[in-house]
Amino acid sequence: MTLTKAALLARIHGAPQSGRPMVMGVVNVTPDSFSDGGDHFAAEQAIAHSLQLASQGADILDIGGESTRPGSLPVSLQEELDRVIPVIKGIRLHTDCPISIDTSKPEVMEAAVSAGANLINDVNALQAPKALEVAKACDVPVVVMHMRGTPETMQAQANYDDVVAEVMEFLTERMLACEKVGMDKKSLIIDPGFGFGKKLDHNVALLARLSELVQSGTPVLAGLSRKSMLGALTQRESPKERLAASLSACLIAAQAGAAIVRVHDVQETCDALKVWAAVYDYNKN
Ligand code: 9MG
Repeated sequence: MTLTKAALLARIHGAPQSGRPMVMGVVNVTPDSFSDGGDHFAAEQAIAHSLQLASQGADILDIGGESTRPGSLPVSLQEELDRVIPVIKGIRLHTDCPISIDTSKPEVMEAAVSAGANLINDVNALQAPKALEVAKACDVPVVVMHMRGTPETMQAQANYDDVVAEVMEFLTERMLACEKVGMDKKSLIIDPGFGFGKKLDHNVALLARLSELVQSGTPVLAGLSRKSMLGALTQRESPKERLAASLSACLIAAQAGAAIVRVHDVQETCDALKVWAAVYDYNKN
């Protein structure tokens, strides 16, 4: 039996106090992520990868069919549906692990939730036409993330006076928009959107002051894994060389009270969080 919405939300809201953020494993169903040996083969590989992440301790599997990397181009609705729906259906045959759909398209949100997804992760914060209404009808928790522009254009708009205040202002406005269509505030998760239209100093400020977002009372998701800010801080060009930096950033986010961390390296993250949680528990008791 998959988790009910209420049970999933209880886990998300309780995560910081329980001594460990939930671990969301990244599953990119994009051509550069899995073999191009045919659509079916790519889906099979993505399903196998998802099951491996679940067995390594992922609490949520985040399935995405459109790259959100800086400079990436959008894909068509049909292409995105063809990539993610078979993967969600395939995962559901094997595990009850909560699934989140990483999309900004309302049609994909709807189809993914019908196929078994339990959560919507929208880097565009439900700003697409009809996205708010569709997300409300889907009746699942939603991650609203801060981004400037689109993945194609965002780095040109990375200018802020006080990045933390401006990100929080945007997220507050999006939460109000959600409430206006009748969504329960308790079903929302906020995300500062590390790397999305931000320069290195903006990303560092957001990580250093993440607890200010946590203090808003809405659960916070932190997605730092393998990001270019970590490459810049460590001079690691290849994302796969950024494991140590990703683990450090994850622990800083945990310490700040993040409810969910979105990561590629699930097993290593779970190990790092176990050490952090032991000390957290010791200090709590
Ligand atoms: C899809 N995606 C890529 N990076 C992300 C991040 O930092 N947060 C969320 N919510 N989604 C992301």
